[in-house]
Amino acid sequence: MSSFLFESTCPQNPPSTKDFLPVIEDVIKVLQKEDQSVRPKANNKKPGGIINLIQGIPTILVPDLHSRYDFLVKILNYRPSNFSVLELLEKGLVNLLFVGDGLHSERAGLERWNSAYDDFLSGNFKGKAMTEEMSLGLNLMFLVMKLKIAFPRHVHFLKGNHENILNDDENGNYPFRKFVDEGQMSYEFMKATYPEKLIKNYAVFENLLPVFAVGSDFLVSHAEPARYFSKTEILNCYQHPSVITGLIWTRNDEALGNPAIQLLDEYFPENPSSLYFAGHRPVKEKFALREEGRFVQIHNPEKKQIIILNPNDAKNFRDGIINLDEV
Ligand SMILES: [Mn+2]
Repeated sequence: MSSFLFESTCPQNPPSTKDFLPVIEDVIKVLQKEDQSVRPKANNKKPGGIINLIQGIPTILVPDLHSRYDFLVKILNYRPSNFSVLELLEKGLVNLLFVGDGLHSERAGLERWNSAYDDFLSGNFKGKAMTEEMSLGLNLMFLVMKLKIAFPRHVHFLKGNHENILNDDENGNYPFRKFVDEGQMSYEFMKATYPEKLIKNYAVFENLLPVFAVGSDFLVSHAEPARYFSKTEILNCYQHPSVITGLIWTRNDEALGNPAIQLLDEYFPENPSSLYFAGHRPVKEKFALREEGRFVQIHNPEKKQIIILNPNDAKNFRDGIINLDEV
């Protein structure tokens, strides 16, 4: 049995300030003091943008979660072997890498968003629908934070474009809206629910997240790189917000040339079958390929799908795709 406890169904309410604030403060400390072999520092001695995944063990790649609390529960309980993913984390036998975007339900939550928007327009920032939406998203991120605190060298959450609780345009962020006014509605919900200190700290957490991960023969970021970025640029991304934007916001066909291939050639010059993985843009099947097959998009919002990458075996990623609704 695992000593790490979590609720198997999403609580009906967002985490209380009393529970949430100390965990946010703890995860900030963990992110500020990561093992430097895993997370080298930037020039200004702050955490750099790059994660070097621990070698010799499999990496579980998790696409955009978007408030799917049940998806994260399924991942932790899934048993790739005799052990569950949670037990493998406790034994240090697996890396768990999230590509970012924890908040904001996608199409599956459309009806709820529409209902929450009606409330929002009449000045009710925490009605039933919005409370349900934020309960899913915030309890999900609460659990991600607790995982990061418990397994700091093996759990990594890359920053996505939805890690922007203030809905601002600082630090490479841009306000977000898709179906309704999700970004602003979330910020108003936060202000109506939590003290300013908690919201500020939540933003600090978001702006400490790494943006790029390096595995044995693969690279990962939230979105396709918009152009080639040097190691120095990525390491120091928090001093160069356009680098963050360029790794979390890129739409299909927006990248200049084949930046994923250029980056793979730099990190794995001897390995023409190395691959670059990202979420962000939805795919219709299990995955979609761009950049001559070297850039793999893995986010299908309709599926609870993870990819288990064995060391030095990215080229066989198709064998590691697991739909958790089918196991
Ligand atoms: Mn995204």
